[in-house]
Amino acid sequence: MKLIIAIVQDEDANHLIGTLLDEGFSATKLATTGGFLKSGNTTLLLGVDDSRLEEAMGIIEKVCKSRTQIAASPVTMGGSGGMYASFPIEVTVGGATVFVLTVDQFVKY
Ligand code: 2BA
Repeated sequence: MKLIIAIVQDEDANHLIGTLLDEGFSATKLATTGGFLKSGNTTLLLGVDDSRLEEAMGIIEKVCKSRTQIAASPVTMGGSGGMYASFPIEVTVGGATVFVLTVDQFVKY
């Protein structure tokens, strides 16, 4: 068995969960925050049999779209008189950041 940890954009989360459940997968949804943009994203936990790993990965790849976002740069520019200002930058986010871990044991009590 594998544990898929998929970090996706909030805009894709409900469509992705719906598609996964329709196909017989189980999922847990966590509300998370990206460290760089400091804006909300969604992390899904999926326990899947090895035989269905590629299928689950294919659904994630198909549903999750990459998008550009404007963010305030964490780097500040020094100004006169000790004034500092961040500046907007464009970043491409997603489709999905996915980790796949091998599960030693899976138990439901
Ligand atoms: P955030 O950390 O908010 O990052 C959002 C997007 O900002 C990233 O998209 C990337 O395009 C950009 N970005 C991140 N760090 C950057 C930096 N130091 N300089 C310039 N641009 C930077 P994605 O790569 O698609 O990542 C989307 C979200 O996935 C991330 O949100 C974070 O929550 C998670 N993530 C990505 N890589 C990760 C990793 N290695 N470990 C844990 N979480 C990760």
